[in-house]
Amino acid sequence: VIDSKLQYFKPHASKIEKTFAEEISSSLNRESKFIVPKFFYDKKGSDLFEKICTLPEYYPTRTEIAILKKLKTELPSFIDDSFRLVELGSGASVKTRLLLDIFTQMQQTTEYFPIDISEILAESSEQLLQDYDNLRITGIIDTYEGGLEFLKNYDDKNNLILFLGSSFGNFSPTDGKIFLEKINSTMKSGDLFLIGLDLVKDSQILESAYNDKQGITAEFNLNVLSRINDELDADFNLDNFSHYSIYNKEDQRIEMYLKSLVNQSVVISKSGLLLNLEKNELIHTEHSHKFTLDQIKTLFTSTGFKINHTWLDEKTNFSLTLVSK
Ligand code: AVI
Repeated sequence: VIDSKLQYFKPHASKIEKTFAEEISSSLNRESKFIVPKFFYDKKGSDLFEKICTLPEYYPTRTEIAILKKLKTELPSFIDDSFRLVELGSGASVKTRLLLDIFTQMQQTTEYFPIDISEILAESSEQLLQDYDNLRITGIIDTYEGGLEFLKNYDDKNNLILFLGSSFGNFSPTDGKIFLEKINSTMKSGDLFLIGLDLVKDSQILESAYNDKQGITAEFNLNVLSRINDELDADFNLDNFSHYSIYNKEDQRIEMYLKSLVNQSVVISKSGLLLNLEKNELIHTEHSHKFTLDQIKTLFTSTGFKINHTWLDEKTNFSLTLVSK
């Protein structure tokens, strides 16, 4: 506890997780190779992602912000003084602030609970406290699931849980359903869940959003190899790889890969791995699923939710959906 306006909890600090070295060892030591997208986000990767969010081709961030601005007049009819704001992923960003603006204007004191696996939430929380007088922050350093379990100890208020930025699209359909069921099981009746989901659209718009002209998305994708070099004592030569992304229409998802440009061998010392790659072989790094409005309805009704409202932008590029139990 730092002061009365700000406290942190780390409920599952001792839980043993598979290490980076072990995960890389098992995901690259197989025929269809992959690196899970959570490893994109070291300091450099997080900075590159911030840059992606401002690119002209990357419409999701600015579109979601435009929709959130509309919520200023419309969200107050769904919430009252009894609600606190809970965010999956820590935010000091424009998006969190748009919601905090609504809450702090409606309430005498607003409680904000960011849940994030990284201690980075400390930095953003202190900045928010400087900017909002009537804000109290309880930072929960944990996985989303662990944080939501911990939140059950605070049943004095209703929660509006935020999951913005279309991060849900990075789950596989099976994991996404499990995630929604978990959220549903931790919610009380009266709690609300607000989620950003990217929508199916023209392939060209999607492909240029994930293959921008300045090459920032390529840098973001390739950076995971630099991270493996630095942290796992590996010798990836980044010049021997290229960024490759394509929209898979049938599965409604952007697929992102690193393509090996030559036959090559790479040593990853801390994973105890000698990796042999053939020319044109792909390492899968990310899926980003896109949804239709009908699929959004089915997704929530099949996981036990009731849809309260869906907000869209004028071009129907992106959606924000508010659901309850
Ligand atoms: C974090 N996530 C929602 C982004 C997306 O659009 O799927 C990650 C990203 N990958 C490439 N560009 C952005």
